Amino acid sequence: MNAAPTPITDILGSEGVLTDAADIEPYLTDHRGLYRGRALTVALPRSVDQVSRLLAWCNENRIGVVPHAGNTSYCGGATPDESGRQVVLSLKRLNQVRGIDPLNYSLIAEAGCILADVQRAADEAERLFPLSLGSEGTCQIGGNLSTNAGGTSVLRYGMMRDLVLGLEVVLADGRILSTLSSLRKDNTGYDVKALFMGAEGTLGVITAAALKLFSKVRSTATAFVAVPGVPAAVELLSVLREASGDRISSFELIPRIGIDLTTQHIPGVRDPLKQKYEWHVLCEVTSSRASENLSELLTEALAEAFESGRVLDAVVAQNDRERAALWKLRETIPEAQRLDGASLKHDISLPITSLAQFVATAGEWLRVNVPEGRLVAYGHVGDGNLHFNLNQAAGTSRERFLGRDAEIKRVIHDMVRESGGSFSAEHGIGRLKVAELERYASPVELDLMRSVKHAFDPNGILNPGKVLR
Ligand code: 2HG
Ligand code: ZN
Repeated sequence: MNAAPTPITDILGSEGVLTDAADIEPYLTDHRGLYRGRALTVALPRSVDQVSRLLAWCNENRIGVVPHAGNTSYCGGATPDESGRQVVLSLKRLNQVRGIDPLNYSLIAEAGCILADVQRAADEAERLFPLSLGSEGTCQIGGNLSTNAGGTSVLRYGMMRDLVLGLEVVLADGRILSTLSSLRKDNTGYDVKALFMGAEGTLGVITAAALKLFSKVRSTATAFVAVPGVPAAVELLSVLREASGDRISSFELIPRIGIDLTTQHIPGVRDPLKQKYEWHVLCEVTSSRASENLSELLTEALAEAFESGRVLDAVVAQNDRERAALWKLRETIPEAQRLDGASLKHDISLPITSLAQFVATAGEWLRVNVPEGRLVAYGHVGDGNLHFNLNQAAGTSRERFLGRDAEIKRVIHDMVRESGGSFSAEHGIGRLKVAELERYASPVELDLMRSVKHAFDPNGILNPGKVLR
């Protein structure tokens, strides 16, 4: 780590540049520990103007800039390379909610806001900001926007991209693009702002966003349901969507091994059901009406599904404590996977109609061909997104298991493509999946992406080597 070049300190002031090695350390590795980089400096601007001047200087001097938000990414998108020539740019000091307009159901938040703080601000204004992720207490809005984050309520409310009305972005040359309007209708040519979402900081640095709000949730019913298999889970979703008037907000698939791993590794997690089953669904119905008896509605719909053989057993949470316990089981599966040992992850999505067949075929391939791994397939089945992960099986070699990563990934991702799915549903591309994007995107699509990159960042200073290379 070198001392920050003087112009950077001139732009940001000494408090806007980290110098202590211990302070810099967290910015050099990713959440999963896949990458470790070096940095020229870590920049902490406190205004959009400072971001603009910093980027203009980096652009003139051909210095790479790596935007870094809550560092909860799974693909190494926020980690600098090993050259020590890149500036890590954190917007954590741009963390104000600039305004809330409850009548317009909108809010303007700066990129460094923690997601949970935005949810809270909306709640205090009797509104809902619906993006919901396991990492919501740490991740930042800028990262959510740049990676087009998903999570557990996409089924009802969409991904981050769907929740945006306008953006403020600093371009590679320091110009500021402001489309921070909170309009719902604005057909004025190309939707330029849409390009920055999912671009992972390779086209510009998002500094603020106008976000959509919804009516605050005042009634909730949550159930943990054992189902005979994945086909029944998919059918149950449409049954419950109809029965609830399309008010299912979450529908998460949880396999037996998800319960085994969490009860083993996470204190306080218990199997909610008395008997052991292979497949489960955690589903939630919500309404903005306080007087709704959603528990009764859900219980009745599940009883009917039991009669038709789509449900084997179920428990409906009786209070907030029980509801929180069910969510804890689901949300700690990744942590339980980590505590259990080595894992291989595939963040895939499929047309929901092909999902059950995919789990059967790919699951069988793994069972026969990968004795070193145990399938841990869980996730947001309501929107077709599965975390088709593997954990190392007991008594096998860690090196051999991890050494098969590329081969297994190829088979799984090829199967995903054959089923009409995506090899990156909600975790993005980052550095990890650049080669996958090259393999699975069509030449036309790749060509267009490269043209866009060149138009927005001709000197290639923005998050170099991420998404495209
Ligand atoms: C989740 O849904 C996250 O819990 C993490 O997207 C998934 O660890 C994973 O593979
Ligand atoms: Zn997920």
